[in-house]
Amino acid sequence: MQRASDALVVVDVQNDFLPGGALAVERGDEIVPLVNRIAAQFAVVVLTQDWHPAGHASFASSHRGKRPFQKIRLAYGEQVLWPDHCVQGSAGAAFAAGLDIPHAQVVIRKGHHRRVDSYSAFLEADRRTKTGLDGYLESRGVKRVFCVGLATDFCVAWTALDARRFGLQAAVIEDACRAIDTDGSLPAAWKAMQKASVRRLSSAAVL
Ligand code: VGL
Ligand code: ZN
Repeated sequence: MQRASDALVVVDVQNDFLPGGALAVERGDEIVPLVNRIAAQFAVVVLTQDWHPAGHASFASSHRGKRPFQKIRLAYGEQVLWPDHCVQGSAGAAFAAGLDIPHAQVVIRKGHHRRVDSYSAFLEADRRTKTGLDGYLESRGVKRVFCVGLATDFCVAWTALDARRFGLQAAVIEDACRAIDTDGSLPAAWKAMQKASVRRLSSAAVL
């Protein structure tokens, strides 16, 4: 059991990020039993859910002539384009069937503004619009955030980095995450997290 001021953030463990899903993360399914075991150690658990409207700006299909994994510039800066994924209410957007965290208390849905993506569970990609998670964690007295889920180099990393921005201690439990790793994104994410003093842990540290 961790401290009362600790929270676990379970990032985007959704069907579309598992093998066979629209934006499958290699071996993403492997983390599910481990995430369940880790979550049992935390009193405060937040789930995040990527939750896009059809025609979302992060979908390659929304931009003529563009393909998934290409980058474009949007109003707020560079955006990687993805296959259509995690469309609101779809089976792909549902949590993985094996995810078993009945005591999780809040679900943060993100990426719901059509023109703005949100990898982070705290701040959307315009770097201005809050999801409300900072206020929720503050209200619950949380000081340390542990992150697990999908994908290490996008939503997990951005969430951990933003936790630091909001004055929280942050850690990523590496073996309870899997990465997309496109165009150097995984080493870049670890570098940014190291610079921001995000701790890189193994699940053994919390089990
Ligand atoms: C994610 C790409 C697009 C993630 C979400 O959960 O890491 N990656 N949307
Ligand atoms: Zn997304």
